[in-house]
Amino acid sequence: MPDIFISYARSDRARVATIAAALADEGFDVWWDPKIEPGETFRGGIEKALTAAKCVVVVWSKDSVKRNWVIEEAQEGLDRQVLVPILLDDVVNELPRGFKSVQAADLTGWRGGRDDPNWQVVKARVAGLAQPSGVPGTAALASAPVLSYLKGISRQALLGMALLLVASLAAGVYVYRAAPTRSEREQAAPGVAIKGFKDCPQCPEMVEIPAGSFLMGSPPSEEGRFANEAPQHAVTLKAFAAGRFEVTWDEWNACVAAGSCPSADDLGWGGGRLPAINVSWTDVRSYLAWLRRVTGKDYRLLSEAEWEYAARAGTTSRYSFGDSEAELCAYANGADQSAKAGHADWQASSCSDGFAHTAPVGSFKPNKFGLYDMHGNVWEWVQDCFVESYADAAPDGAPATSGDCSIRTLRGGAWYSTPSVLRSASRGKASLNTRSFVFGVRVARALGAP
Ligand SMILES: [Ca+2]
Repeated sequence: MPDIFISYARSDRARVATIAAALADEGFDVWWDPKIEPGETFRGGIEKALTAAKCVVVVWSKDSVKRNWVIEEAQEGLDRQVLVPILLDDVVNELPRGFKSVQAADLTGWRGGRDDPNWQVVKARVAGLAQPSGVPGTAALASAPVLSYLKGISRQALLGMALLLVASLAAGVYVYRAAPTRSEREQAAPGVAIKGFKDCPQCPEMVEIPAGSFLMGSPPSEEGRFANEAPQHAVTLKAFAAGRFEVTWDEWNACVAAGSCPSADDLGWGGGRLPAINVSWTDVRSYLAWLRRVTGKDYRLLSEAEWEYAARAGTTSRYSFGDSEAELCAYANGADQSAKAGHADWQASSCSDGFAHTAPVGSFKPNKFGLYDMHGNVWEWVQDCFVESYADAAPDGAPATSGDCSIRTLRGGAWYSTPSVLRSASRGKASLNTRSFVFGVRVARALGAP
């Protein structure tokens, strides 16, 4: 079964070869130069590969936008929510109906460089779809939904999982741990365990965040900082679990389907693994209550201190990956050149992350705790009543309950945020009933007994 099916016009073959070779170098099984089995028809062979592929890459060029079969193949990728569009020529305004709103990675100026930020966007988006080891972990290997999920995974991967399970049981840990994705292996600090688990099939995947101390807020010397990030103060936290990703539409809509959450407006941007938006702090309370009922576990919001500790993942720099805004597009969906294409008056970072609005969760590199999208994509509600200063902050990281509790705190910035707002220490606030296309949520829960 190929990881990636590339759809393109034959006249672009030489240029597509560079893309196919680069993806193959990244370890993906790429199907692009039709290999037809004896007895198969040409089209039948293509259909088989297209249906089996975990990811469909469509390469838009002056020629391919006019080719019916390219459009049909891309449509299949879109329907299955596994499409990664790439622009080879500047044909944004000539894209077929239905594809104009699907953000394409811009490789018009790409010369094959693996460090090129636009290439990194393609790589991250493909890796989000094509790696079975990146599928979220689950609590019970024996349940029916898990078995159907296992069908799609190679025997080799299954053997690896079985060994992991045995190792976990031997250690007395009754949590199935998903194998780390390639990007996690690259990013995880030595000794930091990235345990993922789910409490129900439709629940968000959770990651264990170790106990520890950190300095919350930013120093006066930090570039782009805001006054409300002071004073810096020490916080010591117990271990807790945080969502590996922002809550997705699939997850939110499971609660809606159960009659326990209000439906929210996706603005026609699509559902699936995109983060849920237009959910207020009050709406989120309904979601958490439903998670508690379904799982019997103590689901709640992160406190603001827990959020910053989780976002920093041991770092003291402006971002969890360092200080450089030039690297933002590898880690965050913010106001970048892709967003600027539709909003010319915006302040934006100089790089391109490939998304004008929300991006599917996990499209970018994780931090050292294995958490994704702590910078950007959507603002994340936390528990705290908003306070302008940390002067009275609790040293144990408990949420603030003083002041005007009709105003609640949000963290992390969103797809429309500038590099300053995307920093680990940056803070946001809004009335608790506000629904916005830049507001979403990440959940938390206590570890141990509920
Ligand atoms: Ca963006």
